[in-house]
Amino acid sequence: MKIGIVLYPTYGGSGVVATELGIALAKRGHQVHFITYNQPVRLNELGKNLFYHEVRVTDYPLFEYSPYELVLTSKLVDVAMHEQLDLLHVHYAIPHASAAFMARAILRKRGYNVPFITTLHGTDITLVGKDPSFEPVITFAINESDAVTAVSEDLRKDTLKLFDIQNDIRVIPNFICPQRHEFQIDHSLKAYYAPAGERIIMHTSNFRKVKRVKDVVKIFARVQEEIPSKLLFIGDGPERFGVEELSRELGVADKTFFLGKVRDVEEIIPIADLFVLPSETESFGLAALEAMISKVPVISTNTGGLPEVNENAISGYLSEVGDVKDMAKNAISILKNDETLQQFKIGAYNRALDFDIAKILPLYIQLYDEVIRKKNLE
Ligand code: GMT
Repeated sequence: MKIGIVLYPTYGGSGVVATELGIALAKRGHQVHFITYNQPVRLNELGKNLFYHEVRVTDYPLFEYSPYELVLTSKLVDVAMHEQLDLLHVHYAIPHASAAFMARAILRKRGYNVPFITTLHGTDITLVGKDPSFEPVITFAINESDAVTAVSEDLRKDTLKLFDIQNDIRVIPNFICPQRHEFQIDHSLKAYYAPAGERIIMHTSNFRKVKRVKDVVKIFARVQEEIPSKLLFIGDGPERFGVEELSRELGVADKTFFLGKVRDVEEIIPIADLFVLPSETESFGLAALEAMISKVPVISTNTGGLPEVNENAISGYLSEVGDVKDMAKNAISILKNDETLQQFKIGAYNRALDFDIAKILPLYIQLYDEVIRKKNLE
């Protein structure tokens, strides 16, 4: 198959999932064309079966806002025609699905039939999508897609609740590539942050409000009163300043490290003993899954798709949003002795294996086959 993948190339989970999916498809002999405005962060292996087409928006003094969606649409038409794509798979409803809709219409006029599949990742529905000004476009683009997938059952339900959807939405959960996460614990790095053998608690995110990163500090402040520990933050974003301020206010700044954006997080995650994800909402929680495959148990909220990923009392614990007391109590119960920690590490790893790419990739391939078969009957 020849597949065009449209994604946001940044550090967000949707971009990571789309990139890993493309790489896995290419390894199985399919030809994959990534179409976006920047080299995807996880795409460090171009070559056999993998191609990257950059969408370049030129500044023009007349435009106050550059028309990215139109440039993307033209690029989709161009790549689909000249690379003879079988289908487009767009990640994120806006503007990717609406651009794909327009590209499909243009291509039809030119004698090409290129269907598109839309994968919903969460923020396109639960945050951006809640802005009423986007509603007509999102509803239309989802309904016009040749197939739609959502990364969790919860996201599927939310989408059906928030929009007037006639199309089927198939749940295909996010996945993880265990081989990519086979890193051993870097003991010298661990000793650098925790020289006295303290437990290491970690959080990675884009520090947006929805992540409730301040709750991580509040949880840590309680945990470190009972268990010698250090806190490592990975990532950056709008809330970081306030989080740093809070760690000083709560007197834990000397035990807290802000590493900023790290490209290959899988190399550092294994040094953690516990991962904390106290999000307000999370359609799936890929960050939690990335921790779990590295044998790091997860303390999370029980919101959105998180209960579909983090198994209570097995891979970690789930609490109500904002209940930092409960999350701290759960963290302490996991970290209190090596035996319990080990048990949760194994639980986290085994649960993560349920999302092994080897199990999830066939679901996408089957969907691609169905969509292409339907197109050939038209
Ligand atoms: O969480 C973010 O801020 C990034 C966002 C994105 O659009 O990349 O992540 C969403 O998609 C991920 C991949 O499917 C999911 O694992 C995240 O849970 C989801 N984020 C939210 O729902 C807040």
